[in-house]
Amino acid sequence: MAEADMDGLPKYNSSVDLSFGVTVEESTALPKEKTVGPGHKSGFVAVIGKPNVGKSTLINDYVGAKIAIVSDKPQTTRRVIRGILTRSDAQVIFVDTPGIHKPAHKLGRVMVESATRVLGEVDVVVFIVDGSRMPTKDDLQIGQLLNDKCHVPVLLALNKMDLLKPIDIQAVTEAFWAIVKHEDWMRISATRKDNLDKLLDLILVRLPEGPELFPPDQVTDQPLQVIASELVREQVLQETRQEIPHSIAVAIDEWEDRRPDLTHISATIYVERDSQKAIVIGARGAMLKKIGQAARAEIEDWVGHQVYLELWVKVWSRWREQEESLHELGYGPQ
Ligand SMILES: Nc1nc2c(ncn2[C@@H]2O[C@H](COP(=O)(O)OP(=O)(O)OP(=O)(O)O)[C@@H](O)[C@H]2O)c(=O)[nH]1
Ligand SMILES: [Mg+2]
Repeated sequence: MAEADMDGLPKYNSSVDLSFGVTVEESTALPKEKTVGPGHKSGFVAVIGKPNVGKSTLINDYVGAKIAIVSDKPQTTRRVIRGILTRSDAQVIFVDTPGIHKPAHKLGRVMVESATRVLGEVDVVVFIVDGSRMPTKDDLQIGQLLNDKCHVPVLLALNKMDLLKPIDIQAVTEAFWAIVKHEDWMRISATRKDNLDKLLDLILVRLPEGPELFPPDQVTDQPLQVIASELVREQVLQETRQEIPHSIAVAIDEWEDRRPDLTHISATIYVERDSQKAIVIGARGAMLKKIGQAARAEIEDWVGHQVYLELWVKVWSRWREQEESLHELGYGPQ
């Protein structure tokens, strides 16, 4: 049995196939109910909104770990991810979702469907918007979706307040109030961590009483291998522009604990065209080296020891359009 797991994260048998046919459900330890004192609360909180508004940043803040990658490119989050905050009085399971948008390919459709499905599986919804500017058509459509389909309390979080000009405060706030039926609202800044405690209080009063659903030291339901592949993808997002960030997928091909203090990981970065492959590799491999070094350091933080990371770049034409490739890359319906 591999010992390269974080506290609370599922242990992986290094002899199993790690090529992303493994689903989150199959590879995650089943939630264990734990008895806690009277008045203890627990429940699921979906964070919903259009791409790039700060959903993942907010959840990472609450959980205190980078369980979801973040970038300045829209559509960074592609799967539903759970991030767990455990306190003595409550366990809040935040559900990060792909940004809801008008999809241009099959991957986008799967992403939007998975985000929408979450609405029926949670106790509270946080509708997060970029509150530094007026609502866009996409915000209006998500507001409408929530008004029509959501049967649990909705909290409106006006994020990026650090960017809001004082002169715009009233107009922006009222414009967002009008687009969604909400029980309460809060202006926040996820990057500056402003008002996050106040938003959490609004969430906690709406959660049902219940026991801990996950072990208290578990911060996410994702297997370590998925986190590692995402950390590689995050570095590619950071280093590339235009269409490339959207054309990238990362698969872990091998994960071997060669010593108790050394894990060997081999991963493939898939792109859709030869020209993209050349950019990701860079002149004499310089770009790939940079991506690898940065990702390795982040993965080492998660596994708690030395990692040897081997990266390959391969072309997989139109992988975003085909059911088989989406499934193989772990983007099948959730
Ligand atoms: N100025 C400012 N930037 C923020 C704030 N919150 C998030 N951001 C930035 O907004 C960008 C998008 O953040 P993410 O957390 O990846 O957004 P997301 O909603 O998860 O995006 P998708 O996964 O693409 O749907 C990143 O560059 C963040 O640093 C904030 O409060 N203020
Ligand atoms: Mg995200």
